[in-house]
Amino acid sequence: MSPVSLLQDGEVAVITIDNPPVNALSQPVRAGLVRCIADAEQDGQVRSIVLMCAGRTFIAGADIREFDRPPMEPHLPDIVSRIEACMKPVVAALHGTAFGGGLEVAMGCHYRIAVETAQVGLPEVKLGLLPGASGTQRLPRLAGVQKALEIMLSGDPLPAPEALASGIVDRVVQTDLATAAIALALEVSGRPPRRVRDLPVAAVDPSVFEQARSNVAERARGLFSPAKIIRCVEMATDLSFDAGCEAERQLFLECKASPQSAGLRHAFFAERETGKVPGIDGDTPLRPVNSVAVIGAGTMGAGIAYACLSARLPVRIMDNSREGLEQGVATIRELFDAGVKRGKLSDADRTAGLARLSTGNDYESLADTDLVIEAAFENIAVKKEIFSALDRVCKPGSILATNTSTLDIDAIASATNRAADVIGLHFFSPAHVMRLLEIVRGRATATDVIATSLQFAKRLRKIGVVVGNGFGFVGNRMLYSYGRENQLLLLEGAAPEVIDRVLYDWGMAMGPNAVGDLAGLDVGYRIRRERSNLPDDPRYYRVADLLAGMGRFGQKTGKGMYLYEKGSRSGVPDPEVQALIENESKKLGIVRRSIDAAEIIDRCIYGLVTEGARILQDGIALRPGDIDVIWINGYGFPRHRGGPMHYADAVGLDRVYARVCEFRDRFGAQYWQPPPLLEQLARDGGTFSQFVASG
Ligand code: 3H9
Repeated sequence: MSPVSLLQDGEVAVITIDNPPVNALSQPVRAGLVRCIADAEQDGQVRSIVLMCAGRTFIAGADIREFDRPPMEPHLPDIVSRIEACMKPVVAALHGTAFGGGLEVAMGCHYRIAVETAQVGLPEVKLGLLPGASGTQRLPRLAGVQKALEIMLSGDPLPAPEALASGIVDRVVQTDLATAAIALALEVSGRPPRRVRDLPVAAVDPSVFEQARSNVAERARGLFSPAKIIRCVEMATDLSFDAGCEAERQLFLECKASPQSAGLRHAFFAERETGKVPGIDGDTPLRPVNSVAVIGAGTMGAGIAYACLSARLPVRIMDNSREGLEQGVATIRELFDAGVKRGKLSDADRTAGLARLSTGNDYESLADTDLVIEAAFENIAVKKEIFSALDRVCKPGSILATNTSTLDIDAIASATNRAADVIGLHFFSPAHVMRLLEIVRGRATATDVIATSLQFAKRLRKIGVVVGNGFGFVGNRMLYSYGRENQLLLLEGAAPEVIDRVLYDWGMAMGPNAVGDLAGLDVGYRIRRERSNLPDDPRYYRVADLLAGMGRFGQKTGKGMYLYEKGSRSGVPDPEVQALIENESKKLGIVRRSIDAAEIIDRCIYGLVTEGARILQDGIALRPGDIDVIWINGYGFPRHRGGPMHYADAVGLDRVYARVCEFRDRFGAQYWQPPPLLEQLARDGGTFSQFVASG
């Protein structure tokens, strides 16, 4: 059965698309649209047409999954033109999210009506694309060049009332969209179709484009599609509508074929896959989470508490030190204040949020709490003590979570008599900003506890990724390999600012040395001192350990790998650190050399890839895509490169394997012995994306 149907309502023909979940424009939808428009046009009784969608949303865009397959007719640009060419007025009735190709179809219609809650947008840039079905030519005609650039370069949605004010929709209604759309269709029937293509593009100062280009160069950092979007809009001002559409099509196809778009599309689907965990489905029972307690009011605890308060949960925060607790509450207050200052929150939100916060230091008060998140000092004895107290007081069924970043969940659970209720909820700093939540399942963690944690992540607007229990889980375990190579490169001759610049230019949100200073060099130092399984290698994190030992913790002490002027967050190279590094190289007998950018990138990134392969072999991650999501959302890996595992697939595992073997031969097998999974896939011409966990 076709996902597109036509129903006649007197003089109005109603075309309905029903293609769950989001009414994407897959081939049968496109074919159905062509057929229904032709039928309605030919029907002598029909005077006007409504185009609407069943389910939760108007068309949310082209079917992104089709982009990996050869294009199939009819093509979307032709359909938009066909709708616009229709001799009878067509009214698009928008609800939910009219995104991408969906908005392009709506702009091909002659009128647009939306419910107040609808959103419109052209998010193609987030997929490394540009609107490829005449959106770059129509939007400037409706909303003006400046607004069109803003919408397409940000990819962010516009609420219906704003779309009305910008001229993108003609009418916004509060209720019963179908009735209002039919009424509008009756009102305009008999009028000649009003075509967006015939509208002029309002003249603009050409400096608008120069400004847009310079903003993109600064913010979009090497992304391929934003500059092309600007070019398309510029062409809308210079060329005829048809010539503009033709040029847009070429540039769209270039974007679609680019590795950046492949990486971004992979990230889009990988993020949606993370919710799919074997053994958990819609039937898995969920535990109620209506109250949260956070133990430990440090930066992490306060950030977690704020994230929960922002999700409208009541939170009790505890700390065994009175000053610590006061400081934690002050931090939460500052976060609310900052939200108000940035216009993200109203005064009323702040007051209500703070009213949901309570404090204490008595475990008994946690008896009825649904979810307790421990965010105390990273020390197994401290954590065990807390969990044993929680086990004593919490009601049966409370979820007992630890925010540990490296410690063994099973060891922590062993301090309780309810290991099934214990789970790791690993937040990333700053906890209220970072979207990642590693959900660490212990040996005994109950399925409903995992399912509830995934739902809790969603409630906090985070991406929950379920991982296994093993040192550092996924993210931090890989970070050790990445950081190790950074530290070795320092001793071998690359300056901290050179490594940082190379990796930043490659796309990382920050270089590893700047990250170390931001997170605090003392943090890793303390964790390494707790570890009993460090490699037997005097070079291992030597520079970081020495700096931390000197009290150079990074930004918070004004000195770390870099020097910081009072109040400044950007460090400058410190000759003292350079001298220290050179001295250490000498002591260790390392001959310093000049190291090129390719080596810096390959050693750091393939350090990640090889550890990622081991993590897959060990069953700590379910899918390579989960690893990618973790690194994109927790560690600033460039989204357009799709995450480390996708990146390796894109390079070609045979090439990655060859380079790893080269590193093994040059630097030794201790760190560079290729993991069997990489070796096997490289030999078989395979990719990580084909990996399926053996369970
Ligand atoms: C485009 O239009 C190009 C044109 O300019 C030119 C063409 C020539 N295709 O996010 P959710 C799936 S580019 C295929 O969890 P929500 C998604 O994978 C496109 N599948 O729901 C998931 O599947 P599953 C421009 C899609 O309510 C399910 O739908 N448009 C697509 O949180 C539910 O998704 C966009 O970029 C798609 N286009 O959010 C919009 N969209 O259940 C992309 C979703 O198997 N989509 N799926 O995991 C979104 O932003 C959100 O999905 C949306 C709903 C806001 C719509």
